[in-house]
Order: sequence, then C-alpha cells, then structure tokens
Amino acid sequence: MAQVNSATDKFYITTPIYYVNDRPHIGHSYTTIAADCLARYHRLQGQQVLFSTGTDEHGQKVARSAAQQGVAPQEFADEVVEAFKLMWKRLHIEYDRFIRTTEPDHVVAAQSVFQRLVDSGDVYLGQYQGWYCVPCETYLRESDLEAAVCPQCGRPVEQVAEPAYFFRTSKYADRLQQYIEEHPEFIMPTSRRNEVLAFIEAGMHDACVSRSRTEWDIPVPVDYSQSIYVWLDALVNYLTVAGYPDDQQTFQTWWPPRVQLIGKDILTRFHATLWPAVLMALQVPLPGTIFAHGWWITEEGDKISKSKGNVLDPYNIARQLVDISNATTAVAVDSIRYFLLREVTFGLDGSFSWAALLTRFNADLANDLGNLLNRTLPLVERYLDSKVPQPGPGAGELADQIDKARTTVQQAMAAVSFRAALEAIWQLIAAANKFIDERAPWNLYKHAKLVELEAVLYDVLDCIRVIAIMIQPFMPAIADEIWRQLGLETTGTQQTWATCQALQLPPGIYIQPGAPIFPRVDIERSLKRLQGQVEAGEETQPSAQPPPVTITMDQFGKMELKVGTVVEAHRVRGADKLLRLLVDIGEDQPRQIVAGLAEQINPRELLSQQVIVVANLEPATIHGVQSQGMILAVGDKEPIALVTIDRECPPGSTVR
Ligand code: ME8
Repeated sequence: MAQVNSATDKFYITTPIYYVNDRPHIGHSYTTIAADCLARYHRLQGQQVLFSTGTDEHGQKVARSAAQQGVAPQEFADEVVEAFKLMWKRLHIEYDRFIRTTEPDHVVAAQSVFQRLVDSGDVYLGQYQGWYCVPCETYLRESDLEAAVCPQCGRPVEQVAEPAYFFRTSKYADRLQQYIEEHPEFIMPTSRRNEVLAFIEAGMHDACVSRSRTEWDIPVPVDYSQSIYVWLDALVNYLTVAGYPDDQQTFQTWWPPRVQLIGKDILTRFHATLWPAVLMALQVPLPGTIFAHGWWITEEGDKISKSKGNVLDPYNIARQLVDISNATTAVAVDSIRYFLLREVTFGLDGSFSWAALLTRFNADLANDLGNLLNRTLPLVERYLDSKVPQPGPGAGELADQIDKARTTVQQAMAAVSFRAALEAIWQLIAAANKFIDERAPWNLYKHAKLVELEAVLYDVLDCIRVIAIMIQPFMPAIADEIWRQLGLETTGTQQTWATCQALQLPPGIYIQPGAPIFPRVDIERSLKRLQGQVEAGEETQPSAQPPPVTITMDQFGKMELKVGTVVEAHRVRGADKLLRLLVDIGEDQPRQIVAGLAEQINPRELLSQQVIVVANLEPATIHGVQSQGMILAVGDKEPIALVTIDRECPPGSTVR
C-alpha cells in the first residue's frame, strides 16, 4: 500500500480552496475535516504542521453570482468567506492559514509564477478556439463535449475565440508520466492514479492559462489585455501559503506539501497534470501525495451540490442530532466528524443517511466508547474513592493491545486510511470492554482482592487515556472531555502520540465523572420524527407530535422561573392577540413582556395578578415590541388559563 512520506518533522497539508459562489456544505466539510484530522494527528506526533485552507475568489463564475445578487464581487466574497470560517470553527477545524486569492501576497505570487513561466518559455501567446464551461471554469475541446454540454457538470458551454496564453503541458507529459509511475505515493488512491496515467497516455494538450481581461481577475503581468486563468491562479495558492516567491526561508521550511487533499472532480485535469507540470517548469519540488477522495452523494445517488438543491449542512445535521439525542453540540459535531471518516473508505463515494448516522452513534459511540467510560468511572468512584490507583504488580495487561492499535493506526494514517485507523481504535475499545467483563472488578471487590482490583481498574483507566489520545484527531472535543473526566486536565498532562503506551497514567489523581457523553437515541422514533419534520415542512401541515424528550436536572436548572406581579397591562395596537405587560420580578425595573393573552383575558383583570415568568428567555421583538421573558399559561396553541400561585409571594421568588 502506498504510504505518505513521513521523513521530516514538518508537515504541510492543504485542502482545495473553495469557490465563494457556494455556501459550505457537507462536501467541503468532508475534505476539510479529513485535513484537520491529519493535521492534528501529525501535531500529536510532535511535528510542526502547516495546515491551509481557503477560498478561490476570482473567475467568471463568482463574478456572475455576485452580479446576480447585485453586489460587488469583493463584497460577495467577503460575506461567503465569513460563512466558511464560521463553519470551520463550528466543526472544530484548526487551520493555520485561511488563504484568499484576493489577498495581496497571493496576487504577487500568481503574477510572479506567470512571469517566470513566460521567461522560461513555458508560456506562449496563441489563439484559443473552443469552449468554456463557466460553472467548472474549464476549457473544453469539441471532442470533450458530450451532447454539446460539459462532460463534468452537464451544463451548457460557451464558445470562445480569442487570443490567449498557453502553458506547454505537452512538454512535460513524458516526465510526468514517468514520475507518477516511479512514485506510487504521488497520486492516491491507486484507482485514481491509473485514471491519471490513462489520461496522460491519451495525449496532453497545452493548457490555456489566460482569458481576455476582466475586472475581477488577476491581470497577466506581461499583458494587461489578459487575466490569469482562474485555475492557474487557484493552484498557485499552495505556493503562496508557503511564502513563494519572496519569503525564501519560509519556503525552504515548508515546501513541498506532504499531503494535498482534494475531491476526485479536480484531480485529472488540474491537480495531477497542470499543477505538477507547472511546478516542474518552475523547478520546484512536487508535493508528496495528492489524495483524491470520493463524493458524498444523496441516497438516490445524486451528487450533493448547490445546483442540485440537495446540499447538506453538517452543522444543521449536528443541531438536529442535539435535538434527537440530548448530546451537547460539541459532541454532536464530533460524532459527525467520526461518521464521515468511519462510514466510508476514504477514496470511495458515500451516501449520507440519518439511519446510518444514528446507528453509528448508538453502536460505536454510545455503546462501545460511551459504555467503556460509563461503566469504569463509577467503579473507580465506588471502590477506590475516585482515586487513580498505583499500577502495582500485575498491571499493564492491556499493553500488547495498546501497542497493536498504535502500530495499526500509524500505518493506516500513513496510508490516509481514516476508516482503518478508526477500526483499529475500536478494536482496542472492544478489548478494554472485554477485559472488564472477564476480570469482573465487582467480584474482585466482593472477594476483597484489592491488589488485583486496583491493577484491573488502573489498566482500564490507562487504556481509556490512550483511546482519548488516539481519537483526538477525529473527535477533539470528545477527547478533551474524556481527558477531563479522567482528571488529567488538572495535572496539565498533554495528549501526545508518544504516550500512547501502557502505564503512563499518573496514579493518585482524582477522576471527575460527568454526565454520559453520548446519550443513546431511539433510532426508530427519531427517524419517524425527522421524516415528520420533512413532511411538515413540505406541506405546511401541523407537524407530527414530537416524541417526549427527557431533560436532565441540570438542564432544568438552567431555566429561571420567577414569581412576578403584573403592574401594567395594555393591548398592542394592531395585534388582536397580544398584550404588553409590565411585570415586577424583583428587579430595579419591571420587565416588559409581550403575551398572546388578549383574546382570553381582559388586561384590567391582570393588574396585580401574580404570574410565573421565564426570566432568562432570550429577548425577542414581537410585533415591534421588545419582550423580555415569557409568562406561563395553560394550553397547547391558544392559552386557556394563566398559571398562578395559591398564595402571595414576593416578586422575584424562585419557582422550582
Ligand atoms: O473546485 N463530496 O472549488 P469547489 C465530496 N475552487 N467532496 C466534495 C463534494 C461532495 N459532494 N462537493 C465538494 C473548486 N467537495 C476549486 C478548487 S483548488 C486549487 C481550487 C469538495 O468549491 C471536494 O474537495 O468546487 C472538491 O474537490 C471541492 O470541494 C471542490 O470545491
């Protein structure tokens, strides 16, 4: 199996830079989560990491999308960039550079690359006669077209006949073919590599690398009647991030990228041919590995894309998972990261389904991992007063399993095989669960075999520590939570790959158990509920009754319920149902609250009435009036009675 070269202590990893005409969706998130996972893994190993992602902002596609919305392209791009950055933050992605092709250092790099290619004779002026697909920003020959539409996206193409600059791709075809043949790790996975070789063998044509000048592109430095082709501009981003051309020290430190992750759509024409050929012409080393992963498609087999109107927003999925499972948002996000990297072999296509997500959530996360934690920590609380014991004689029984998992994860990560890495970690989790079953600490306790009891519980806690480190690249927030529950946060102990070995857990610290991280979900009921939401949304019918959800005491405790006395009550002009109330809840000023009670209750009857107020509800503006809380009333849709109290209490009294 081809393996990423890991010879140096520097690890530069890139994602594609995404077009700003699209909002971030599950496809972009997939590549970026995968890159984040590899970046985190190499950081854990103690390597210095440069992880870059960003946005591809020039080109006709973006200019047209902006024009359609009636905004300037820069303004349009600025807004979408914020959406990408927010999504990456929400998905726990920690990049080192977010590069935008409109940034000054990139414009310098793109023009410098063009100039150098002209100077070396690799770029020449010619005449382009052919077709152009704006959605794909791709030049196409007559022979590329399928039924007069773009073979890639199936949309209409535009005819182009204009002077243009060409890059001598043909000059590098043989060298490139030889390089790919001699370096099995250069294009991964192997199936894609074979496609690339077939593409090169079919004959490489010189690539058009400029268009007639548009306002919204980088001008060709030698000819201001032309703009740099958006794909050449975009590919150069990887050089810009590494300091090209002026910051030689940075460039020497980071170049070349060790891994470049992309989707299979942009491999053959761009990353596997034009890109390395341009690097050869610039006499710059080639990247270590270009890995092209597969597509996320819908269950019906359609590619997920904006134009098909079927985009999935991973953060929305996380929020729905929070509703369904009562997990925290951070846990839901990490669960989706886990799902994306576990469900499908990296390189193959996958389809998203709620049934598959919830099954993984219950089986792998709640049962296997969650249970390991939820059964171990109470035993340590009960038998050892929450204190991590000394390993003592007999400890270290899981050492071989840990070593085996560590080696397999290392091999899998070097082969960019996230799924295999997770499978190895889950084997370790299974081994730890089996160890508890077999050694039955409850029996050891019953028979007062304390030395053995301590050794067994130490081994399991120590193994959980190793598991937390191993899952950190995949599920960083969950790893931190497990770390906290083990009490390791208090000791300042760091998660490092070097400590993925037995017997490294410091004895004497106190575990800090918390609420279960993965509350199990009722899959059947949740799927019905999700189905209900879709149908209700489609047909504006009353939505299906949501199934009862249990909340914890802790969640209930977050609700501030107070006794209030109504001091003023008025109708809201122009809104038949609404009353504007001023309610004294023991604060300096009475609260203004808008309530939908006007049809049932005469405002005068309310004066001096005592009511129950939800005091920490997010303020809202209702019919133009600020409302700072809510009054409890009986009734599903229309209020039919007020909730009051059976004797007078001071305003502001807490309701429990
Ligand atoms: O191509 N499944 O940008 P782009 C999996 N700007 N991955 C998907 C996906 C899906 N359904 N949809 C998108 C461009 N992706 C250029 C790149 S790089 C120098 C310039 C991911 O916004 C996947 O990584 O169309 C794919 O390659 C990328 O988003 C395309 O993003």
